[in-house]
This record gives sequence, C-alpha cells and structure tokens, in this order.
Amino acid sequence: MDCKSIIFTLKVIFVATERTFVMIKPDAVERKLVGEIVSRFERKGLRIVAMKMVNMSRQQAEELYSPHREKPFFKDLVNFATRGPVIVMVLEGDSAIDVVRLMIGSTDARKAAPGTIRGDFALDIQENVVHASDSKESFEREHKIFFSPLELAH
Ligand code: 3AN
Repeated sequence: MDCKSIIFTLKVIFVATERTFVMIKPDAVERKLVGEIVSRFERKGLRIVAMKMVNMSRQQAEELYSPHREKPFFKDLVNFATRGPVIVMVLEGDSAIDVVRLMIGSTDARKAAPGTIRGDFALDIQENVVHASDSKESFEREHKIFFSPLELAH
C-alpha cells in the first residue's frame, strides 16, 4: 500500500464524518450577519444538511437550554432566544462538532479569539451570535427540537 492509501485508510478509521446543530441567534439575525456566518461554515467545507428560519417558542427555547435550567441566567436566556427569528441548521463534515466549536470561539465573546465568529462579531456572554452542539448527545437532542428526519438532506 502506498503512502496516500495509508493516509486515506487511517482517515476513514479515525476521522468521523459527523453532523452538528447550529443556531444563528436573534442578535445576529437583527444585525444582518446571517450570510456572513453561513458563508464561513460553507467556505470551511461543511455541508448544509438542513436550514430554516424559525420564531422559536418558549417551550423550544427551554428544551434547547434545558442543561441550564437551574442557572440564574436561564429566564433571561429564554427571553433572548425568543425575542426574534433565528436560523437553525444541521451541518455535516469531518469532526464537525469540534470544528464548529473551534470556529465559533469561547462562550464569553469578550474572550473569544479574533478570527472566531464570536471573536469577530460579539462582545457579550449572552448575546454571542451563534450556538453549536458541544457533543454527539447534544446534537441528537438539539436538532430534533427543530427538524423532523424528512427535513434532513441525504
Ligand atoms: P456555549 O453556547 O458556548 O455552548 P453554554 O452552553 O455554557 O455556552 O451556554 C449556553 C448559552 O447561555 C450561551 N451561548 C450564552 O448565550 C448563555 N450564557 C452562558 N453563560 C452565561 C452567563 N454567565 N450569563 C448569561 N448568559 C450566559
């Protein structure tokens, strides 16, 4: 087996094609950053498997942020997430969950590195432009709040 084939085989074994759930939050929609943000993901090489604009219900927001139910900022967070339309999407690519988390940067946008989406477009810990799944389990739970299986491209 030549070097190229060995690298290809290792890639197939160790680099999983994954899906992740991403939401462009109301602050970014209000600021007309949707195209810029979607474009960054596409230019990176991620494939859009599903995408739509929704006015999230309080029930959907509470489910999306259920891991934070006991936190003091939970009510504020739900108010923020439901104050206007959001873009929800499913992206696919090699190690998509980690890659997208790297691209969006730290939760506290003041500390997010320049070059990341939050680092370039936000200055707040709550209004931080974008959400992305942090694990396979989160992806499974989160995307089902917004998409039926028929809405995901093959
Ligand atoms: P991430 O979105 O980076 O995964 P999480 O899961 O810790 O961050 O928090 C979910 C969302 O809750 C954040 N995107 C942010 O909008 C909000 N949030 C997190 N920490 C705070 C905080 N200390 N005060 C206000 N809102 C917060």
